Amino acid sequence: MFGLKSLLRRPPARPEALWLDEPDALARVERAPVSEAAKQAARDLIVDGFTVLRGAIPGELCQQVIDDYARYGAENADYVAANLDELAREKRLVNFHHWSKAEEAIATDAGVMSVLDFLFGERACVYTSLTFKYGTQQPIHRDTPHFATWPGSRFFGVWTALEDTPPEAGPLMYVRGGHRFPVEPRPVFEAVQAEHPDWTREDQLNLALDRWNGLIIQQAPDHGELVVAPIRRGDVAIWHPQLPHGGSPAQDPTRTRWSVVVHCAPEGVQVHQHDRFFTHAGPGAPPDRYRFREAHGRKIALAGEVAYQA
Ligand SMILES: O=C(O)CCC(=O)C(=O)O
Repeated sequence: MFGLKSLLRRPPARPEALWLDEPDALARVERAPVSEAAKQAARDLIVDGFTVLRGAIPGELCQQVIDDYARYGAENADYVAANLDELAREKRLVNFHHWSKAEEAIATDAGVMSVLDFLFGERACVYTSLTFKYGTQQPIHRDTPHFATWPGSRFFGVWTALEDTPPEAGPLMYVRGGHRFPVEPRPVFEAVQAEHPDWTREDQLNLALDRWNGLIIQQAPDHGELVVAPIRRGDVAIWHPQLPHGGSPAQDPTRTRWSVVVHCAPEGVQVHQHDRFFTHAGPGAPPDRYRFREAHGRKIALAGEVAYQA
């Protein structure tokens, strides 16, 4: 009889891969002593790279986050006014879970976290979050440059709809099954360095990021169909760290699409940014970057303040 710990602690054949990416992952799901909901999430992530936990978060808690955001806006009116886009909409707010107890409760929800524990094969924690009032209309991308880990792929985007997502507000979209094709970062960066040896490192990294994102956009359609996810208030979408995804175009960009994405990693794995993604050779991790606080029995990284994203 397998225990959950022995099942999940077995190191993956490739240390870079999540156990979900191993050839026997589907069989391992069936043997695991976890809930059917957790098993279905794992099956979806193995096959599609995307899953939705329907109704995982109570609607009242979703509304409390929206109410907290209004209070935050009232208390920080000048800061909000200085962070509007060309349509006079607030930009995305980073790390609101440090201000809003309701968002902190969503970020550390016991049911969702236990699914993540299973998906990582290790205890999950909260790294950072983004709160969206409007659809992002973000082009298809992978999250890995911004959430780089050693070993690799120890990251999930955990996206909660705070209201039903109206089609005209630009729902979440993803490339079903697009989480398997490799695009190596270092050759991209080395090519940029060779072409522009006199540029600053920051400019080289930014161009490498643009080119790497371009390769994902170019190659993703060959690996799966583009799917728009119908997501309702309280549903929680989880995507595989390598899944190409984004925000679909909004027919009405002034329509709200309240949502929060929490960025989660295992407790023992620190998350790094695009400089390390392109330059760190591994296999060991770069030095730790942040410490933790704790809430609802989960670790929450002290990795940045509440702030609108530039
Ligand atoms: O919410 C969206 O529209 C897209 C979010 C996204 O792509 C991300 O957070 O990485």
